[in-house]
Amino acid sequence: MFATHIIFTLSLAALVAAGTPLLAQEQAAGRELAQQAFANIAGSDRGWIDQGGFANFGSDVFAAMDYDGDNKLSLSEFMVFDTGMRGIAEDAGRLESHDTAMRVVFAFWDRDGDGLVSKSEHTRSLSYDFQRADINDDARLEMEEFTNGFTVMVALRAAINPAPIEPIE
Ligand SMILES: [Ca+2]
Ligand SMILES: [Ca+2]
Ligand SMILES: [Ca+2]
Repeated sequence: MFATHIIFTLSLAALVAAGTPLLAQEQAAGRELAQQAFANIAGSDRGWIDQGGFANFGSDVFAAMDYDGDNKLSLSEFMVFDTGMRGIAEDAGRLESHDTAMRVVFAFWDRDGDGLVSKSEHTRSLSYDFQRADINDDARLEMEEFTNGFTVMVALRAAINPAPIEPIE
């Protein structure tokens, strides 16, 4: 699993290296979106996300993406789902990088490689994501851990930003 992640990170780095520098505006927009996502998942009163809240969020998102309700996510269902990053990428002229990043995320989630992301593949990927993002290992994701460590956010932000893996704030 660790090796898969390295490959995943390398593919992202490669796709980002092909990009051109952007205005700071787009970087700020990507960061703002990640922070909004964090606030939505954490709830208004809390400064952190726990594993249960994260799993519920994942479940809701999966249901929203699974348009035909067959409990499997096809690539086309995933590609039309708008995380909010698409518009930002479009404004930045980085739609192609954005879509490539989406495909990389999908391929990463599709652990058995059958071209579909099952509900359990999705749950497992998010659970692994949570543990990976939880740098200080306290079973909570703080804002920084989420925005810098949650794979989907990192991937999409990397696709629209010139310097990806750079920590924010
Ligand atoms: Ca489906
Ligand atoms: Ca699969
Ligand atoms: Ca933590």
